[in-house]
Amino acid sequence: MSEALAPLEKTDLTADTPLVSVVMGSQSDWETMRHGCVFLDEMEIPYERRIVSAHRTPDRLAEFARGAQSRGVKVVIAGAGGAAHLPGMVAAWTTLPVLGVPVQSKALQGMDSLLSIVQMPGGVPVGTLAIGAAGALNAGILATSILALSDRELSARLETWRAMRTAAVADHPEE
Ligand code: RP5
Repeated sequence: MSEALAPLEKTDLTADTPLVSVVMGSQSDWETMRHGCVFLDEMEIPYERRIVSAHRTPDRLAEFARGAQSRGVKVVIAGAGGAAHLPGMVAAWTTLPVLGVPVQSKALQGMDSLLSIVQMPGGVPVGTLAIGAAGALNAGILATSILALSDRELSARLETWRAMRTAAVADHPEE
């Protein structure tokens, strides 16, 4: 578990330190995970992105996950493919909310990633999203929703984004 807790304060959207940490098991996951980062950029949320492999860099994983809360991180988004143990291992080290994104694998099209992430034993939760880009985007949106619980400004940004999406839906299909 974390060594020291950051004080429970209102989120500081102008902070230099990240509020969301986006981690992925490999460079090859970036093509998927960037969809969440684009959203965090749009919401102007300070975040960091890192490659942390559960099996190739286990020490980096432990250091990252144990220290995230004391660095002020509020939500972790973790994406991995195949035997996707990264999100679960992060959740084992921290009580921060962990959102898991199953990356689409070549062998099993991401079903392996999905089941690896979603089937956490009771007691160590990983909030699991859809396979691929949609899951990464939704992880970014959910992370924003979590932060918005204690931040009116962020809540307003989220509402504006939703309203724009609603306004963009036509009444009738075009030929
Ligand atoms: C997992 O294995 C990664 O999360 C990635 O989705 C998958 C393939 O990794 P690379 O072979 O591209 O490094 O650890």
